[in-house]
Amino acid sequence: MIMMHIGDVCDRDDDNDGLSDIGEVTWGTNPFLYDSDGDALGDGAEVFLYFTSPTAKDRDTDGYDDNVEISAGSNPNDALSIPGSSSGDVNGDTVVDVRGSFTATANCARAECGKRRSEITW
Ligand SMILES: [Ca+2]
Ligand SMILES: [Ca+2]
Ligand SMILES: [Ca+2]
Ligand SMILES: [Ca+2]
Repeated sequence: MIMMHIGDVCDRDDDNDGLSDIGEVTWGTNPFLYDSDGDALGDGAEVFLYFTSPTAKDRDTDGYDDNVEISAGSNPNDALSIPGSSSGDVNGDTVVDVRGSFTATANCARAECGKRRSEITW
């Protein structure tokens, strides 16, 4: 097993952001900076909690920074989900739009399945 240390050899997470020094190298983030992309979300939180990019303020490039989207309740990984569109329902028909994790053959027990296919954004 190859051991790798950055900075303080006794501290595997020098900036205490929850992402290990090795993880920071993997993700291309700064192992000495709690929030590498400056969007007010710690690197560890972005990787493990929000699944956003620790190296991009606006993961889905919809013009709203990740922290803004999380605060507003919109999906920071979905450009169609922006602050103001309540809980991922962009067109306001009370059906939560599904993107990314939804596949044609899986999850057909989901509430979306009985809805119009056009409701499902890809
Ligand atoms: Ca770290
Ligand atoms: Ca960040
Ligand atoms: Ca980010
Ligand atoms: Ca965004």
